[in-house]
Amino acid sequence: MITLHALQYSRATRVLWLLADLGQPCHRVDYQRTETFRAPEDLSKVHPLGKSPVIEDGDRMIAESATILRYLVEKFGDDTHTPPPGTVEFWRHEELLDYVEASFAEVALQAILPAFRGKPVPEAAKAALDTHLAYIAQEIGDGPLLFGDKAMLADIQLSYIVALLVRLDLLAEHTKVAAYWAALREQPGYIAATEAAGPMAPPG
Ligand SMILES: N[C@@H](CCC(=O)N[C@@H](CS)C(=O)NCC(=O)O)C(=O)O
Repeated sequence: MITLHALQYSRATRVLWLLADLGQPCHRVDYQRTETFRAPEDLSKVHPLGKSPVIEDGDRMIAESATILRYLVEKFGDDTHTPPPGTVEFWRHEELLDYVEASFAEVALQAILPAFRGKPVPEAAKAALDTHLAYIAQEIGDGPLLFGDKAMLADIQLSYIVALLVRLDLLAEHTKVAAYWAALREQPGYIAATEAAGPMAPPG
């Protein structure tokens, strides 16, 4: 069975969501956030970066949530969370799956971190975030999700950052992404994961 090192209010919910969709149980090891919202020291004993999620599968240890999601669909032979290989949609999906952590997270955090501390979001950070949210709205298209009405890995990956933006009221002007969030929250895997491990974003 997969062991998941799951930090409270974290990207680990992405992994729980996919495992719920796949009907796969896991051994979840929980870590509470510190008073400064960091990971506790114990996570550094699991992986040198001290971040979550990390999974263990036999003698394999894998960090990086996108890699973990890809690993799990391959391990369990799932073909319902990615478009068919070789299609245009397959590569659009690959791009969006990597985009979340490689490009969007850093931009979103420049707005999320000050908002989280009750400070105003710098204009430049807000402008950059607006550009990315307009791009995401374009990718949602007719929606309700990125590839229609079935959550793909890229949707699961995007959900954590969107949850933080909603929690900090940073989506008010982006109605299409707000509607996307409403659709994500109806997904059975999202419901199962958050019922099991609590919300993605900390309470206000
Ligand atoms: N790119 C990594 C990011 C991992 C990451 O930053 N995780 C956060 C939780 S969402 C963390 O462990 N933060 C605790 C800390 O930095 O102290 C991924 O996608 O898995």
